[in-house]
This record gives sequence, C-alpha cells and structure tokens, in this order.
Amino acid sequence: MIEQLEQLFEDAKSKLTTLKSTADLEAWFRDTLGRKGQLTALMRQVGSLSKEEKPVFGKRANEVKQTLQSSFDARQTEVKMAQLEAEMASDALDITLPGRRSRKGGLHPITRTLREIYRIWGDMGFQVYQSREVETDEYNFEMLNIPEHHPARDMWDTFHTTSPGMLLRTHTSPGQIHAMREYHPEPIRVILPGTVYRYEQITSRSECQFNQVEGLAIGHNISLADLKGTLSDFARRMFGADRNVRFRANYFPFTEPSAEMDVECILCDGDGCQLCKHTGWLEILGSGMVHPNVMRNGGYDPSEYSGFAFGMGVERICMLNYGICDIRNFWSNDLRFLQQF
Ligand code: FA5
Repeated sequence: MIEQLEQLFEDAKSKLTTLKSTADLEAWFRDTLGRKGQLTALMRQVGSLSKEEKPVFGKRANEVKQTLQSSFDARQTEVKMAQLEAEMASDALDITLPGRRSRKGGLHPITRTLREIYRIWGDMGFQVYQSREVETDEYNFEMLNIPEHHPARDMWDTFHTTSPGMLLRTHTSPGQIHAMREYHPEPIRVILPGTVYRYEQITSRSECQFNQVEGLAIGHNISLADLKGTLSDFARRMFGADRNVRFRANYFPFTEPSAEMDVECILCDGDGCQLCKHTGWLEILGSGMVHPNVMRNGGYDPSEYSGFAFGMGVERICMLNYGICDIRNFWSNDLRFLQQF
C-alpha cells in the first residue's frame, strides 16, 4: 500500500504542473485530496495494515497530503496570475481615449454687472457694506422719513413675514441708517448691494425681486454738484463716454432735493423702443441729498454734515449693457439665455 501511496504522490504532483485552468485545478483537487478522492480512499484502508505498518503508513500519508495541498495552493496562485495577465493583455485599458469633458458654467450676467459696479465704485473710493434683506418696518420706512400712513408707502409695498413689523426690504436704503449708526462720527463712502423685494406687477422692465446698489457719501460740505459729478462719472465709466445721461427732479421722502438719473437707451440709441417705453431713456437710479431727518436718525448732526445717496437698479443697468429687452429672462433659468454670456 505504501507503494500505491508513493505512486499516487508522483502522479498527482506531475499532473498538477500541467494544469492551466481553475476548472482543471478543481477537478484535480476533487480526484486527489477531496472527500471522495484517491488519497482519502487509500487512507481509509489503513485498518487492513499490520500494527507495525500502520504508523509508518499514517505518517507518510499525512506528509503526502500536506505536500500536495501546498503544491496545489502554489499552482492555483500561478494559474490565477497567468489568467489575470492574459486578461489584462487582451482587455488592455486604452488611455489614449479622450476623457469626458466637464461642462463649464459661466457667471450670471447680474453677477458680472455687480462686479463691474463694485470695481467702478471701488476705484472712486467707495467700500462695500453688507446690509440685511429681512428688515424691520422701522428701518425700511420710519427711519427714512416714511411714517405709517405716508402715501409713499404705496410705491414700496412688499412681502410681510408672520412676525409683526418684519418685512422683506423694498430697497437697499435702510442700509443707510445701519451704516451711519456704525460709522458715526466718521465720514462715509459706501455702496450697499443686495436683493430687494416688491409686491408689484411683473412686466418686461419690472420684477418683484431684483437687485439694487445703494450708495452713501457723508462728510462736510458735500453738495448737489458732488452728487451730479460722481453719478455722471459712474455712468461714463459704466456705459462709455459717448452715452448721454440726464437728471430729472423727483420726490423721495428720504432725500431733499431728489433726482432720478436716466441713461440713453442702448437698444434704440435714443430713438424709442419697447424697452424704454418709446422715450429713448431708461431710468437706472434714484438719488438725492440725504434728508436732515434721516441724517439725525443715523446719528449725524445735519447742521455740521451733509451727504448724498443713490439707489441703482442692477437689472436695468445689465439690460442696458447687454441689450436685454426683457427683465424676466434673469430668473427664468433658461440655458439658451444664460449661455450667451
Ligand atoms: C428707490 O428704491 C430708492 N430707495 C432709491 C434712492 C436711494 C433714492 C437713495 C434716493 C436716495 P426706486 O423705487 O425708484 O427708488 O428704485 C430705484 C431703482 O431700482 C430704479 O431706478 C430702477 O432702476 C430699479 N427698480 C425699481 N423698481 C424695479 C423693479 N420692479 N424691477 C427692476 N428694477 C426696479
């Protein structure tokens, strides 16, 4: 029987070296070392041996089993590696294929316009001051000389929150009071950008949610001439030196005197079109000399200080610059519109 064992050992070992697939290896294992394999069958016959032969056979059978098991493990690893290499050679990764392009986004035209506005006012010595979007009635109206029941409240109807006296600001002007209270008694040169809200009919020129940039200059001996000169200079830098502007007297409760500034319509070059309501001009901002009551509410003494303020509509400026004839495009999320910028 020991000869049979040695024969089995030699045959199994040499067969193992010829195997090239996992399936063949599995079959070899089943036939040789498996529960119904040849070695197991041989080992079961140990009972038929003499007392002296038994331990010799048992020891050798275990050695054979262990050697065949480790040869099997080593061969299995070799076969797997060879298979992997063959797969990699036949299914090689072609790194010359172009990757998927990531889609490029662009800045919204309003963001571009805001950045241009910041740049121009920055060059003129104005710094950005951030003010809140949810305001109190006191700051949005009362501090700006618009007491309860004042008819001017009709022009600036807004969205109210469930907390009494809290509302979405209708303009960036309440920021004037915040800035004055923070900077007093220093001179001030700030712009205050941000979103404002109005309960109002949406048309091609008017939205219920839009952006404004407020401006405030407070100091000694600031006059209406400074206001006109500074705003005209802004228009020249923003729209080009050949674009005409005009000032129209107007009324705002928080400035006295007050004026609106119009820019010649860029779409029709002043001939009249739908955008400019056939007037040839587009209003871009309201402005004026800060009212003494507002000055006092901000903590400044109007007999010592004076100043001007303005509030410009960013969408209107953007429309003029890019020749956009409908304000509703800005919030429509239409890629055909946005991809043009
Ligand atoms: C005001 O909001 C004042 N707070 C401006 C001001 C500030 C005056 C400081 C004096 C001193 P008005 O409601 O006119 O004013 O709005 C200012 C600008 O915002 C307008 O000139 C216009 O360009 C823009 N605007 C107003 N309403 C809308 C709207 N519904 N949609 C888009 N832009 C608008």
